[in-house]
Order: sequence, then C-alpha cells, then structure tokens
Amino acid sequence: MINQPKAPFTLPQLPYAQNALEPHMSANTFSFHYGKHHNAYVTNLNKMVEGTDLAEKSLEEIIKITAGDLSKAGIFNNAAQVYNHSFFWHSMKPNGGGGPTGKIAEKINESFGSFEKFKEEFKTAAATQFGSGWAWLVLDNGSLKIEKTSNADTPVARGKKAILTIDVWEHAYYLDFQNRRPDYIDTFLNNLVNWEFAEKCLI
Ligand code: MN3
Repeated sequence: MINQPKAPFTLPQLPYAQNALEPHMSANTFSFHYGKHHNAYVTNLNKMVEGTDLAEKSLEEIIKITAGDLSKAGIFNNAAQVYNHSFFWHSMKPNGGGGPTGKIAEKINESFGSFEKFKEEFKTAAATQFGSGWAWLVLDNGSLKIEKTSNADTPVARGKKAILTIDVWEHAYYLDFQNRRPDYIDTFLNNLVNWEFAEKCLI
C-alpha cells in the first residue's frame, strides 16, 4: 500500500476525497500538499533514479540503500518524502481521531501506560521537532515508541516499522493554522487519526 515495487513511482491514489477531511484539514491545504508537494517528490525521484541500478529497487529498498550516503542525499530525500507522505495520508481518515480500540489500544497501554501518556509524548515530539520534520509512532523490538525525524528522515531507513505519522512541515498546516502548530497537532489527534490503519500496521 505504501511501498512501491520499482520505478517509475507514481503519486498513490488517496483513500478518500481531497475535501473529505474538512473542516479539520482544508481541501486547499490538501490539494497543495498532495498535488504539488507530494507530486514533486515523485517526479524528482523518478528523474534521479532513471537509468541507474536504483530504478529496479523498491521505494523502501531505495530509502535503506541511500540512507546516510551524502552523495545520494537528493535521492534519499525524495524517496523518503514519497514514502512519508503516502504513509501520512493513510494515518488520517474522515471522522477519525479519539481513542483507539482493540489490539492497537492494548499495545499503546502496554507500551506507554495509558492513552493519555501516549498523547502527551506524541504531542511533545510533534511540537518540539525544530523546523521541518515528522513525528511517528513506531514498532521497535516489539514495543511502541515515539520518534521525531528532521526534514525527510524516516524511521523506515533504520528498519523500524511505522505505525502512524504526522507531517509537521509548515506546508502541512500553515494555510489552515498559520503558526499554531500545537492546534494542528490537537486537531490531528482529536479528529483525524486513523486507528484502524495503525492497527493494520502492527502486523
Ligand atoms: Mn509534507
């Protein structure tokens, strides 16, 4: 669903319409973010890997192969951003948010002590990521953890399993919330999180 087997990579289909997250995320924000930003990462990545060995590798493989290689930073940044954005769209849904249920709820309680504790840690990570980046819920050695990453960086590069993410680049929220990143994070948790997707990622 998120990974793609080889180039040319495509802008993935969305699991809902671009206005489906209104009023919490506007169609205007969505169309710039998906149609311009995400699309540009796909186009750039295809140009960069064309005619190279990486054209035969999957999106995840490209991320792992180029991570930490400064001569391939451009490829890494675009591949990771294609992956991160695809993951972000699935991390939300219309009428989402609130508390998780089932296996994902049990796992959150087991890993953080309570859902409230998880929320606190996730919000802090997302709010304190300095400049552009992402906050993540990841599965690492069997337990759930919160991480934040800068710019295009992704826990997938280090073999961790992504469960949920929020994009905290300004382009993700500026049109709707201006500089109020904490309000955007609250809206994500209260109205947008797709816990069914998070639960599927546990497996
Ligand atoms: Mn973005």
